Amino acid sequence: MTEIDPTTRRRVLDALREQRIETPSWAYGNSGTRFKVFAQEGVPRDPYEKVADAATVHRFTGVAPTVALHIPWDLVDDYAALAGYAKEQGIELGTINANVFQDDDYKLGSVTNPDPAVRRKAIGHLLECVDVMDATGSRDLKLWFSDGTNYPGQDSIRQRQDRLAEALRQAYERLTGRQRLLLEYKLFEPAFYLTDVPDWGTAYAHCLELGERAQVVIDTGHHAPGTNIEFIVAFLLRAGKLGAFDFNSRFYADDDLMVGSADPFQLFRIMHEIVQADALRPSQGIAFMLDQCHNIEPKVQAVIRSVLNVQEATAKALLVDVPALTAAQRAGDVLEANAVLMDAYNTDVRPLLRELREEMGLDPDPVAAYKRSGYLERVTAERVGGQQAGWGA
Ligand code: PSV
Ligand code: MN
Ligand code: MN
Repeated sequence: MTEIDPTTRRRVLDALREQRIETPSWAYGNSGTRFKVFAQEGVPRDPYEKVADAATVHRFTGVAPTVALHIPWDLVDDYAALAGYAKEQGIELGTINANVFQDDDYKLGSVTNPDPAVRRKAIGHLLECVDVMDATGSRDLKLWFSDGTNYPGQDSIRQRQDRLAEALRQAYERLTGRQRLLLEYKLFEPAFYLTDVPDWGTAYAHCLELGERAQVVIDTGHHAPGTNIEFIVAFLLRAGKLGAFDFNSRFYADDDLMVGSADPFQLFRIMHEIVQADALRPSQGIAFMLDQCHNIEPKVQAVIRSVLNVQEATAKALLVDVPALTAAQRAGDVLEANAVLMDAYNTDVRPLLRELREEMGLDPDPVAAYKRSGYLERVTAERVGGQQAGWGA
């Protein structure tokens, strides 16, 4: 692609202006690997300060107006008050993430545990998360289960599926209005022999059984190396069952690094499927979230960088010359079809994104503007004794 013609330019700018990316509260706290969490200065001490950091990301990027909460990592007495504070800061509270993986009772699983008392406790937590959604006005309940077994014979694979289905049904039935249940899958870890929701097929089958308001979450870090994630995106979009993304980047496993850092081309291929299905607009109901941990890099800046990475991949996907691609595909012209896609991917979209930000009244370089703003220095002085995010310790 040589020059972007004015009509395409306008179309792409308008689509990018509407894009929404949700950031995770836990990305702002101290988090990292199970070997060491390197504590940073100025990190939030409570959910309010996490909201303030998320609002800062939105102030500089203009496209990150919601923050996801993780319960009980983000425990407060009054969620409506937290939602009010978020609003004052210029953002809203987004997805509510349940946490049934950090209690001693869950050693043998949460909702699939062989002990009915533990299952009741886990289901109780899921229902409490819907209470939180009622208070915050959040649309989505995101469920990830660490449930699984380490040894063959440890438990009945089939009965665990029955228990899972029952728990999901109870959570689903508790939803009201526009609320949705989003089911996340993960190949392995912390269980090493069997995971109860290991892949998109399992998540999809359970969501189908539940009904229309149950959809699948694709966490980009939760697949075997070499998995064609864009195929999963296309399949679930076609089936109307793609609810959300947890974006991040991986080399080896669930690395939770900055989205688009290791493989920006994969992110482009994913966004290409989204754009082709006309699923980018928020009204289409796909939640584009980040799920990241920043152990060695400054956190707010890393989240800003991640948002920009998603924007860059999206801009490239929006630049694909669809008529030329379709013509080449129909003609069976393999090389031309591939060249059309690569042309879009190889376009330097940074000038276009600078233009977008200027149109939106933002600084064209959000990272530089953030660094100049003195925000980090201010919160470092104000916040003494920052919080552990809860994950990866
Ligand atoms: C699990 O690895 C996961 O991806 C789930 O989304 C959790 O809620 C999140 O990580 C916590 O970091
Ligand atoms: Mn995730
Ligand atoms: Mn993960």
